[in-house]
Amino acid sequence: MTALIHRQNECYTLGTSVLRVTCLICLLGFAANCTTDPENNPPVASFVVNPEFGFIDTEFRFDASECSDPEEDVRNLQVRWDWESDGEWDTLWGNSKLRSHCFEQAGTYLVTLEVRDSWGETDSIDLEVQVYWYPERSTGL
Ligand SMILES: [Ca+2]
Ligand SMILES: [Ca+2]
Repeated sequence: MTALIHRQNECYTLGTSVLRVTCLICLLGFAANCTTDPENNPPVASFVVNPEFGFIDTEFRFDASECSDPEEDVRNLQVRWDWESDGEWDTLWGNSKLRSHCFEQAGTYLVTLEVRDSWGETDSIDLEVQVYWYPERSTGL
């Protein structure tokens, strides 16, 4: 007997039968994805940021083009971003893998990317971004 533990959008598979399980995540809008295809494997999240550190008005460019999935082309994968890993997603799901973002406060930010395949399977990854205030300028009195 094979039992896959329910993670985020997944449902249980027991042997060859799929159990539709009512769970909070499914109730929150993933019900359409609440089936398990035994042929499906989760995607793999990956992204790069350029630059890796900058200032408060630096436009950081995030590129999730390296996300992958054993069954699907990266173009079919959807991604969303949480710019400070506070658990609140800051973008909607979208197919575009390129995003720009500026940070208004200096600090160290942990940016989270989540990727989702057509079956609703997900993966996520974090990267740190350093944001500095501009160096003190001489007031030239
Ligand atoms: Ca897949
Ligand atoms: Ca957020």
